[in-house]
Amino acid sequence: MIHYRNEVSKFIMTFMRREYLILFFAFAISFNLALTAHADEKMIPGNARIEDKFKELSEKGEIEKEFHLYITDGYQEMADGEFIYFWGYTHAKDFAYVGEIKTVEERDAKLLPLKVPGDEIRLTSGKNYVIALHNAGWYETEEHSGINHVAHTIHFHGLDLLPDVDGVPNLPYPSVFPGEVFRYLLTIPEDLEGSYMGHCHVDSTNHIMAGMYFPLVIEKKPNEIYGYKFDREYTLFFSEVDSEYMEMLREEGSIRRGLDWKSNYFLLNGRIFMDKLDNPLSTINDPKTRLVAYDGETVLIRLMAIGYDHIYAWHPHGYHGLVIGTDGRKLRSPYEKDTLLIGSGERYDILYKIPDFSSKRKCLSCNIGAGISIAHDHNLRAMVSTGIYPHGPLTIFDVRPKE
Ligand SMILES: [Cu+2]
Repeated sequence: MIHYRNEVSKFIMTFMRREYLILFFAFAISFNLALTAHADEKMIPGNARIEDKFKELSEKGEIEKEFHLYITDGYQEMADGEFIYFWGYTHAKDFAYVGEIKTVEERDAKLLPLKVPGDEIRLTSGKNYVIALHNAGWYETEEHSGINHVAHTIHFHGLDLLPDVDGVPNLPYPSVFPGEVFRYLLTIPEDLEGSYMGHCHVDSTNHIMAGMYFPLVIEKKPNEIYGYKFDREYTLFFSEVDSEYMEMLREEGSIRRGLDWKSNYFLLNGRIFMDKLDNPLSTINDPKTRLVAYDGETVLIRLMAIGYDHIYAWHPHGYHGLVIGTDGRKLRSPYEKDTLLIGSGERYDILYKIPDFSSKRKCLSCNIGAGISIAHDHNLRAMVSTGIYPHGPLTIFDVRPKE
């Protein structure tokens, strides 16, 4: 085991670019892997040297997990009853390989419904992973638009990648058309952790704003980040969309109208808040977005944002948070904030300490967090999706007594 680790370390050093370099390896399907086969799909071959190393790791059983992401288009219902056309990343249960997807019927039978943002991918420091990108096809577009015949990639934002696997098209590998697959091997350095994201890097303004993004988390140990312990965590992903531009993209496919984008929905984990409190599609009825916590706990919030031109201003009413990290790095000097600006591509890791017995107190505005308190984007343009307040990125801290 020690000998093997030394070999891996040498290999990592060979490819290292700065101290935090992540290694991403693309590889061809010609290997007789213990992993899933892709007989029907056209594999886009990657760097041969990297493929050889992958084969070795695979034979040693050193691949921790293989994630299969499928890209497609579809409609997502908002809490106000509108259906918005999106592009995005989806997957089958447990990110399993379910073969090539050739029809909309196959897609709907085998894959989870399209969600924006895509579901989180969570990796552990020091392990090897594969992420396979499959193009499952575009099905909602007008055929004459041509937009269903474009290709896509994954750019792993914040991971300081080799160009071979950085997701920028043709630098040097092509992006993924329908019926094709490109696979990446990720060797996560043991000293890397934090909050990142993945997004497409083809025609980035159109593709990212269309919904092609998802959170990516790297952890050394569960319930710990940068040496701080926490009891529970939430990822809050801000984004925005112009539903009318998206319809134009679907019908006409014009990619030269990028300056026409005018967001009319501002989202938190893909949802808006509705003042009808039992609306099942509202932010506060999503277990990933409603911030439930118990007396005495420490809660980690991973803030992330994708935007066209909106800068989000995260503002919980009941708490100052301790900002301990940003963009995948520990802050040497953590600082307290109750209003934190976050722009497109940024991530912040913030700890919230829920005081003991807070839920027995009655004050909602004295920084003790009793009961329910709201948290929202304080850049108020976003609080009026389609012009209506308070249909924006708003959620609640729901603090409960310990049982
Ligand atoms: Cu794309």
